[in-house]
Parts: sequence; structure tokens; C-alpha cells
Amino acid sequence: MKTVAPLALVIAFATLSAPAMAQFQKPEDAVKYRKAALTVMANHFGRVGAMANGRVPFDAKVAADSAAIVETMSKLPWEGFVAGTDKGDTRALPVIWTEQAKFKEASERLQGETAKLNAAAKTGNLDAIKTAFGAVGQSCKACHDNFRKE
Ligand code: ASC
Repeated sequence: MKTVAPLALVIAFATLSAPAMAQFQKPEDAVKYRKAALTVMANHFGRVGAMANGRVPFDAKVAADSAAIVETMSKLPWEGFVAGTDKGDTRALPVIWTEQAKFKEASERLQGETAKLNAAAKTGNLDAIKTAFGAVGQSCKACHDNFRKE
């Protein structure tokens, strides 16, 4: 029964390392997932922005619906940043994986600001939305400046 111990180790290792790739069959799927989440977030952030900047008339319900989507989407991209997915159809920089704490901090800053945007949008106060919109935009930019190619 020499194989028992190694097999047990293999199973234990597979179990421990499973969460990182569990939701994605291939690295490209993780890249697609995070880009899709960021695309939906950017679209709805843009709808709020169009109202915050006066490009379209303010509609409190439309703004609140989009802000809620932005907050939800801001939670999603991060699990798609699976180790080794700085290759292929992506602008993700390797620093994401060499400075994971910094990347996590940046992702948490975004999530904090989108929660504030959602709270502001629920009040229906356009000035509060404008302020929160600016803060979310700053956190988008900070992450792009540090963790995204060009
Ligand atoms: C957007 C959008 C982003 C951010 C970023 C802010 O509307 O799609 O990625 O704002 O441009 O600097």
C-alpha cells in the first residue's frame, strides 16, 4: 500500500488548490469573465455618469437601478484574476500577482465607493450622486493606472 500516502496527498492538494480555478475550465474563461463583469459595470457607470454630467436628463429611478448594478458588478471581476492569466487577450499587468495585497486594496476601494454611489442614488439627490460618481471614477482610474497596460 505504498501508493496510499501519495494518493492522499494528491487529493488533499487538489482540494486545497481547487478554489482558484473552480469556476473556470480554462484561463481564457477567467479572462472573459472578468472582462464581462467590468464591461457591464462600465456601461451602467456610464449611464449614471451621463446624468451626473448633465448629458441626459436626470431620472432618479434609472440612476438608482444602474448604481445598484454597478455596486453588484464591482464585487465580481476579482475572482477572474486567476494566477497566470496575465497572458492572452488581456491588458492585466503581472504586478497584479506580484503585489496582490495592493491589488486587493484597490479592488476594495472600488467596492467601497460603488456602495456609496448606490446609497447616494437611492436618496435621489443628484448632487450626492455627482460626488459619489467622481469618487468611483477616481478608484477606476487608480486601478487602471497601476494594474492595466497603457
Ligand atoms: C468610466 C469607465 C472607466 C472609468 C475610468 C475612470 O466610465 O468606463 O473605466 O470611468 O475611465 O477614470
